[in-house]
Amino acid sequence: MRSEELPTHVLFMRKKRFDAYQARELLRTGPGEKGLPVHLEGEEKLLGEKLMQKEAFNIVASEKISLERSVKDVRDHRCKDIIYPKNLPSASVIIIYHNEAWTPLLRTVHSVINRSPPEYLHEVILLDDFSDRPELGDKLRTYVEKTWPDGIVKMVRAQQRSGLIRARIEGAKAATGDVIVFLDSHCEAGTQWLEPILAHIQENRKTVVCPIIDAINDNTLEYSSVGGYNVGGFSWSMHFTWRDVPEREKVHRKYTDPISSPTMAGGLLALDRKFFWEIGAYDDGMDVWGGENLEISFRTWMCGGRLEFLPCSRVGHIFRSSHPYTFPGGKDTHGLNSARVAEVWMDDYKRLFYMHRHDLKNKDFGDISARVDLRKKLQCKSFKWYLDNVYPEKFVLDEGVQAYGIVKAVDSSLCLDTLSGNDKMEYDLGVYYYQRGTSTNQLFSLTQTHELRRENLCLDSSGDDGSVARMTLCFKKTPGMKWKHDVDQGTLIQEKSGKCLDRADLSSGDIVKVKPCNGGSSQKWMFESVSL
Ligand code: LR7
Ligand code: MN
Repeated sequence: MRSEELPTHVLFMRKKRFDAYQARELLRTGPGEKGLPVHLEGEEKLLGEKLMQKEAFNIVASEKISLERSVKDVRDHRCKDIIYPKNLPSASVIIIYHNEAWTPLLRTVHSVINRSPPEYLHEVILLDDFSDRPELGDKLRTYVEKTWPDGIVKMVRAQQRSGLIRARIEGAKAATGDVIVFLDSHCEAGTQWLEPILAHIQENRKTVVCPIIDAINDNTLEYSSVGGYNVGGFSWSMHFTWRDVPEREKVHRKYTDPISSPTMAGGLLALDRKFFWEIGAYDDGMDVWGGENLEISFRTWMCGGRLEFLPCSRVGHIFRSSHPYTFPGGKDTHGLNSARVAEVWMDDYKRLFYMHRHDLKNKDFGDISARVDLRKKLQCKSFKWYLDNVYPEKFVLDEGVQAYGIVKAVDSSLCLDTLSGNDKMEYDLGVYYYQRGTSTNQLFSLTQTHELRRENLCLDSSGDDGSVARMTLCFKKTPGMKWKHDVDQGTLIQEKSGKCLDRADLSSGDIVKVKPCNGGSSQKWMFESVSL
């Protein structure tokens, strides 16, 4: 039922509830109110730490905080002056969960209901992906029926563990609002979070929008603003990354304008419900977790939609460092799901994914024919079009470079190696035994502009005798980032200092050094291209 069709007394009751919360929100007191942190002591601190291993967040701290806590309004002041249209579309908020802990799950629901104007909040769908925690059964149903007797919260249970991707599809099937909004089950919606989403989708129904994701600390539950905002990128191993807003986007825009992004993080997004189905929902061949965020991002852009972040809509999310649920069969679902994305959407660029994931080359990732057909039916553009037009800054490791591959010492089996520093924003470069192109850690590009580069990181060094060489963000463009590979001599010379990359006296696993060039074999390196 649309909100305008709701019996007057139901809408009246919802409005009363909303107004009552709004009126007392700023007056609330207690642990964690206004999004402040909760610091535990003594026994409780120990218990919280112990349970952290199971829950992947501090459940003891969370239980101290009201399910209806207030959070500070972290929006930029310019957002507060915006007046949104009155006739916005209605929203179905879909929260999927598998064995989520009680407090974060219900805090998500309360925050949505308390901070979404009832005339726009059509329903909240709680999609239980076959949880087996006892309290998520009858106890939850009773709580929901008692707390929201007007039926605004609908509970749907999957008949088997379906994984988050198929769970979202089921949630969308159950939804009847104009717009669907997906949220993870450990979020807190911020002040006026919904209006910018609905207003923007009303303006362009082919836009997929994401709120800015604020951080809820996994230990103290502090809600804190991420401050400025970034846009989404990806690594060739198909992980989501944050990146600075490119200069081309910074010009001609007001702070409050939506900002287009090549990719999304995945958990918090909204789009027109009919458009969701038109553009192919999600890939139902994907299991448990991972990859669907890049899939929907590529697909949206390539098939005629847009993806935008909204600076004035903010939702907090508990960032957990592990998964508090199982992966049935111990499968690497992120890898297999990503292989599906690469095969369906990335054309020849899938080579770059497989360069990082040799292990997945002949793995069975299931049937992708329906998705290939979808791409044809929607007449989607090529991945090259996406790179050229949506993500022109994306560095393609083996295109337009002087060399790409393994950097091997000429007279030993040592190669330049990240020593697994890959995930870090900065790390010292080392050497490790030759891995025959099977280790991502040993792949480097030498660019036309003389950087020794991996994705967004470039080699730099102070250039002092014996100094280390560090992989650091390329956009800093420091003078130390230029390196010349003398193909005849084999030397890798830092242009700034004239010194050479040296492996003398190093063993596998050691950090490489910069030394005065001496013509010795410990300073000779060759690029070996990797075969795919
Ligand atoms: O089998 C499952 N069934 C589920 O219903 C596994 C998970 N889930 C639920 C789970 O209870 C949760 O509500 O799915 C939701 C997401 O799972 P998380 O919270 O463990 O995922 P995440 O936050 O670690 O991972 C991010 O990437 C995922 C890739 O598949 C999803 O897109 C997540 O939604 C996404 N989360 C975010 O984008 C939040 C912001 C993170 C950033 C930056
Ligand atoms: Mn999450």
